[in-house]
Amino acid sequence: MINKEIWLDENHENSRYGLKGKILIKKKSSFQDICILESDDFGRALMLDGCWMACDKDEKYYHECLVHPAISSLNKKLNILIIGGGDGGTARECLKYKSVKNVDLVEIDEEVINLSKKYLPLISNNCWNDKRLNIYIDDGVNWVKKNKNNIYDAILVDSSDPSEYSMNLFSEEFYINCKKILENDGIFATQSESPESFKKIHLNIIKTIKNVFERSSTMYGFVPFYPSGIWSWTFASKRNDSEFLHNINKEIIKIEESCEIWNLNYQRGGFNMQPNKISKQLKEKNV
Ligand code: SPD
Repeated sequence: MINKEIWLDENHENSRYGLKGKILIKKKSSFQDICILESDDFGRALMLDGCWMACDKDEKYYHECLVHPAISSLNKKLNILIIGGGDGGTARECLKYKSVKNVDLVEIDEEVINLSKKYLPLISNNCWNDKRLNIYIDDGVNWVKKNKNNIYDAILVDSSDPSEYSMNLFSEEFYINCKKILENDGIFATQSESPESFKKIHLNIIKTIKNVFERSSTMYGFVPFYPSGIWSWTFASKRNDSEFLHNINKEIIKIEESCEIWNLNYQRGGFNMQPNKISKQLKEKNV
């Protein structure tokens, strides 16, 4: 059968975000529908349960902004936890640092990893063969509940949008357990959805994290093929001093050179471009 070009859309409320291309694989795992499309302009693209996750052309807008504000603000041998991130993009960015000694990647859906290994080599850049990476097929919510106190220097939550399987990754209990297993000077980071297309959950994430951690701050940026194109990442720490998110890692210059999107100026801008309507709503009492 000839694999014809089709339009594949993420339907989000009353808008559609689509790519034109050929389906490489379409499968139902125990958790979700997985589809990988090959498109002319955006390269290969991963869709889970009808939502775009990553594509060759745009994924760096997302992964570089989740990883580098956190890791560049730590300067020692690092033990990192990634929750989700089965396409390998977040692990790839972490493993650029020589100071990263260990990465535990906890992904609930083994099929996402298997298909990403096979069909999305540009996203993982073969991070799967790096000896510092340990993969665990488990629910991130249980992982943070059962782990020992103060063991990770950074926790990076690379989740999909809230759904039946992922909604607990947005709960107060989950953030409390992440705080528990985070080193005292560690950094917690999570993708925090869009202030436009996921405004309610975006506000909730920021407020809940603020209640749990001593310090927190949200960076805004772009992921052109996600609903609305504007996205956010929220960072938090147990520490209550002015050193929060200072870029002190000695490898920063090398990392900046390796990045397509992130650099220190981009980061500074991102932490200073909260839409005013969001700032106003965060000041209101009952959002
Ligand atoms: N609306 C899409 C949100 C998905 C965020 N996670 C993407 C996973 C890429 N590693």
